[in-house]
Amino acid sequence: MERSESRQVQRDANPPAAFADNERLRTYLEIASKAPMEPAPENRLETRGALAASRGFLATIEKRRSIRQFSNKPVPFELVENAVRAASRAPSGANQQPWTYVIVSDAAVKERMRAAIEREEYETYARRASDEWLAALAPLGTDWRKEHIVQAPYVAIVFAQVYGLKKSEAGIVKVKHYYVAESVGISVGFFLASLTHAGLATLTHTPNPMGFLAEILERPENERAYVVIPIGYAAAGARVPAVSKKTLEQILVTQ
Ligand code: IYR
Repeated sequence: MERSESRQVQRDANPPAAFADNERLRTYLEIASKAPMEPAPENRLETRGALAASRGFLATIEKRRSIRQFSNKPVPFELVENAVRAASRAPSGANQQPWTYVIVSDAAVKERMRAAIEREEYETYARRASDEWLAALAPLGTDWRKEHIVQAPYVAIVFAQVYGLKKSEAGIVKVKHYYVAESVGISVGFFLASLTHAGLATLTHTPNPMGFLAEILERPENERAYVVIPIGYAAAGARVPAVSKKTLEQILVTQ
């Protein structure tokens, strides 16, 4: 660490010709070397401050549980908006930011989503899910009933933009997006962390299939529903399944 810290961040101005052995790569390097750059933002803390911040964040995130019973206590919209801002800072393939966050608070829209979601989930639990899947789900105590969609003050539906749509002289053209699932997953992680940090309860819910959400929410053709996230305060007396996380020893390998 010490050594890499003191190493100069410097790029060879003229990569040896051997590495740019074709015209396409030479052209690419020429363009890439002219990409506008700016100073990296400062985000360093002294060790003591870093440990306090790290432990504080850990203590908060350790309280996160998937909540299925929400109170109707209103949530200041800024908490959700700031979470979307946090989500927007996620790294993404080629910085294409292939996500759209739809935040629903309208009771009628929530009812329509709930009805459609419960219809699909009923099929899943009754017929589509394998015995193995149902056995994996049983310890969570879930079923097709999804009151939380209407109980939670806000429901976020995150859409993945499987390709971009750009205006050009030829009309609207499709733009390929890279690493869409990874990018949206990371962004949703930031979103959940921000909401948790603000003391809110969330549930990541993935009805399957969920094509009907794009219809209900009138999303464009390039968007696919990725996850549904009810957001609110946990109901008084909310219960969660008594399950545990893997230990650090099970998931951390150092070498
Ligand atoms: N989508 C269904 C089933 C379900 C699937 C998984 I994997 C879970 O972790 C939880 C539920 C439902 O939401 O009930």
